[in-house]
This record gives sequence, structure tokens and C-alpha cells, in this order.
Amino acid sequence: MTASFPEPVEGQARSSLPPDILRCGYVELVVSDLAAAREFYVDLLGLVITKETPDALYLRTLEEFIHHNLVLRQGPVPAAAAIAFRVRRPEDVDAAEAYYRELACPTRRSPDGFVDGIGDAVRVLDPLGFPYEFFHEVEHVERLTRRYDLHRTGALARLDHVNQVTPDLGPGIAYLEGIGFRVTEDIRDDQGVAYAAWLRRKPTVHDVALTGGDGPRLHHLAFAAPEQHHVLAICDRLGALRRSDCIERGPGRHGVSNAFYLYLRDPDGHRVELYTQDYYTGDPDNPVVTWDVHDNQRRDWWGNPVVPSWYAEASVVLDLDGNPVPVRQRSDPAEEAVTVGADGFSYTRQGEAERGFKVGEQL
Ligand code: XXG
Ligand code: FE2
Repeated sequence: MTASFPEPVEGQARSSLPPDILRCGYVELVVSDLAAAREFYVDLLGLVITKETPDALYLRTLEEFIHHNLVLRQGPVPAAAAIAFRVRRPEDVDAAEAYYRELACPTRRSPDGFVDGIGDAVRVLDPLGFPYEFFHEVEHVERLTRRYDLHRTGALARLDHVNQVTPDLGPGIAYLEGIGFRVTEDIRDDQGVAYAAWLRRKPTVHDVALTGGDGPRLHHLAFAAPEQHHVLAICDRLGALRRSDCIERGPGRHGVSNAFYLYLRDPDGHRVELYTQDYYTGDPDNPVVTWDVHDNQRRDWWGNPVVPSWYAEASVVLDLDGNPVPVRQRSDPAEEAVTVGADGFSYTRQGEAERGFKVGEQL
């Protein structure tokens, strides 16, 4: 697809096995104003501070038992510095290092970890240009699940997933399948062109989604809320505090994943999704759900249009030296050029216009 994709993934002879990835563990974001970011993530969203230093905040949601699932670091350019995955055993960090070296990707090992609360880890700049980290050793902290005395309305439980924008969607899906992810849902056209894909390690719809577009860029990170009313409570809080401009899209019900959702933008424009009630995908024969890119309900089950900024804007990512990774353009058709939600070019009920539609009829 592009000259910069390092080597063909399909059919390649490999000697290293991929690491056994458990889940998306934490994200490190660079923010331009740590105090403003603290107000957003701690005061508005209710994340708990595990550790605070003059230039960094280590935050976690209420069900997290490892040190953090979000690191905010003060820096000159807002960006995503790392997308970090927890692996099953300490040896899986070695496996990750060997695997990415074999892919000819830049790798960096830190036996004491790259951030507080995490031990031996390897960071890589992956074939798509994203800074991935793999770690096993962690500092455990109090899991606050039953500390209802600390819960507020809108309490967030877990880090659920990240969504990455890449021009290399086909090879990107193959690369992620190569490191053990499984596709649960995707969006395609009738020519088979993929516009987005959702891939999992933990038994939910995803840990990682790939969105076709100019990249590498981080589209969003998503926190899971226990129930829909937690998401609505955050909408109400933002309204009451006259911060409704943080809300970019939603609340709504996704088509893909079936989750209830809300997208927010933090003070630097990093996008954060609040997400709840997707479904179990852990069986080995879990069927892949493929959506037609012209289906109005694929991204919002109620047919609400997707705002253009949601397709266009995303956070730059940093390489292993902390420099922004150059963004490349997608050459395949872009989804927003095909349809933006219920825009009149797509369908809600296929064939309905010709034959009429009755309530209760199976589509
Ligand atoms: O987590 C997600 C998303 O990637 O944020 C977007 C699940 C579904 C969708 S979509 O907008 O496609 O419904
Ligand atoms: Fe998402």
C-alpha cells in the first residue's frame, strides 16, 4: 500500500513468536497545560490520581488495580507518546522485542520501565508508525471498585480501547492479526475496501481499532463506564459547568460494537470516548460483523450524523526520541467522502423504498 510499510506481513517466514498480549494497559499523552488537563481528567471525569509530579500525572479509573491507565506529561506539542499493552508473562517483553526487531522496527528496552509504576518494558515504533509499549511488571494499587464512598456520578471503570488512524488499513489489519489480535467487526464497501476495523485481545469488541485516514495519529482512547447513566451524568455535569463545548459527538448508541458512547475533547484536543455495554467476543469462533459503509446506522444506531471533526481530527504520535511521526495520506477512499451518517447518500433500510417497510419486520 505504501513504500514505508517495512515488509509484507502475509506469508512471511518468522522465527519469533508474538508476545501474548492481555489488554490495552495504559496510554501516555503529552499535554501542553498540565493544570488544565488535571481539571479535565480529574475534576470533570473523576479519574483518580495515583501519583503526581511537577511534570506528570498518573491516573487510573476505579476498577484498575495497576498503577495507572493514563499518564499525562507536560510537553511542548500535544501528542500521544505511547500506547502500552500488558503482556501475560515477563518473557513476553523479550518476545515483543525480538518480534519487532525481526520486523526491522526501532525498539528500545527499559528494564526499570519508561514511566513510574511499570517495570521492565520495551517500546517500539511499529510498522504503522505508532509508539507501542509492552510490559508485564507493574506496581499494584488499591482497586477502588467497592469504594462507593469515593464514587461520584459518572464514575469510569476501566480503560477499554484505543483507536488509531492509519492510511495502511489492509496491511495494518494483517499486522495486528500477526501479533495475535482478532477482528470482531469492520466496515467495508462492496469492492471489499476496508474503512475501519475493530480488533480484540480481551474478550470484548476491541482493544484496538484502526480507522482509515491520514496517519499515524491517535484517534481516541476510550474509558468504559459501568452503565449508560454514568455517561449521561457526565453530559449533565459538563452542561451544568458550562463545559458543553467538550462534547464532540453523542451521546448515542454505536452500530459497530453496540456500545453506548460519548466523545469528548480534552483541553489539547485529545479525543476521549466514554463507552459502555459492548458484548462478549471470547469464543474462538466469534463471528466477524461486517458493516456496509453506506449503512446509515453503522456508526450511530439511531442514524445521527457523525460530525466532520470526528473523521478529520486526531492527535499526532511521537517516535521513540519524542519527535512527531510524519503523517501520510490515505490513498484508498476516505469514509467521510463516502458518507457522513444520515447524509442522503446512504440507506437506512435497504430496498425499503421499493417495497415499503412495516414495524416489526426483520431487516
Ligand atoms: O469504539 C468504537 C469507535 O471506534 O469509537 C467507533 C465503536 C464503534 C464506533 S462507530 O462510530 O463505528 O460506531
Ligand atoms: Fe472507540
